[in-house]
Amino acid sequence: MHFETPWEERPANSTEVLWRYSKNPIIHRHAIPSSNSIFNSAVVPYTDGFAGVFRCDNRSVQMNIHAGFSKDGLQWQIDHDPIQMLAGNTELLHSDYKYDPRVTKIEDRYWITWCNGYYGPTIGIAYTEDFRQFYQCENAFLPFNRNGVLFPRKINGMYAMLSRPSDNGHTPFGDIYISYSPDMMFWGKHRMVMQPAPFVESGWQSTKIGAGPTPIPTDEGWLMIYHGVIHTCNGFRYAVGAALLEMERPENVLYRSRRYLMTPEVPYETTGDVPNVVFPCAAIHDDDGKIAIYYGAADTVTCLAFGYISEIIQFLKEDTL
Ligand code: BMA
Repeated sequence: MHFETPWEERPANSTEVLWRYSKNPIIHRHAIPSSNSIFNSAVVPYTDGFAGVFRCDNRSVQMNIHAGFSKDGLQWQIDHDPIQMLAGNTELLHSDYKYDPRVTKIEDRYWITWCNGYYGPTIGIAYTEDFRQFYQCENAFLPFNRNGVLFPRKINGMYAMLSRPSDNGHTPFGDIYISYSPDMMFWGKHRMVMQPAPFVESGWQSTKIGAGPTPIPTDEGWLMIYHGVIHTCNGFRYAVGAALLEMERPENVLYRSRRYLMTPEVPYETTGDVPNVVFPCAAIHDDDGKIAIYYGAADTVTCLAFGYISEIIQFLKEDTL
């Protein structure tokens, strides 16, 4: 598989560790006929281009996930119809809604995790080999849970998933846990990874946090990009941070950014259905250490930001919690 990471150089006048794509948003809210908004979506290299799973809320504001394809990772063709799940390791295809997908390649399969409506939000799992036929598996957890993110390989022989136990609404708390599974059916060995930061230490992540893209293996540990939330007098504000987790024991946090990497600043992030949200769900990276982060902006559109893995790690170490 050959791919070129979507890329644009850092603007000459910028010192940011992550910089935004000049043509953001890459996917507009009405990119398919039925959509109210397309955001918080996940993409991976696939064949000679890219494939993805997109969160499309329709004009009844029903939340669902749609497959999509792209040659360059920038221009996307998104299926007009939502993914229809087939039975994988379960007959239970119950799903009141689907949102915030992540896609993780593990060995020869692409695994999708998402927030699945089953008497409240929990973590749905499915796999596909071709982004045409998707096989739904057992939900990973009891409700209520969100932000289920798989690691791209087994750890000590087990599948591993980050998640964020939550409540049935706009949860005012939230910690990142890790859980393990021998078979993608039964999940256990739950361990705490990270909690919100003390307000006086790092206010932007003081209310709740949740894992974003699939963690990236580096020489120094797993690079986990995550979102952090502060509760302001105008509601929640979602920003982006990163941490390094120990390779064989990712429940151990090595470094964690005190400063945010990115916070809602530009109009497509501060204005939309839910203002002041940047919500990363995927990252494409290559051997040169370039990274392209896909994020939802203001719960309305899908955007891209770029950076270098080495600079992100440097940034964490300079000022760690
Ligand atoms: C979370 C999820 C996300 C959303 C965020 C901000 O609880 O619903 O899909 O982006 O809130 O509204």
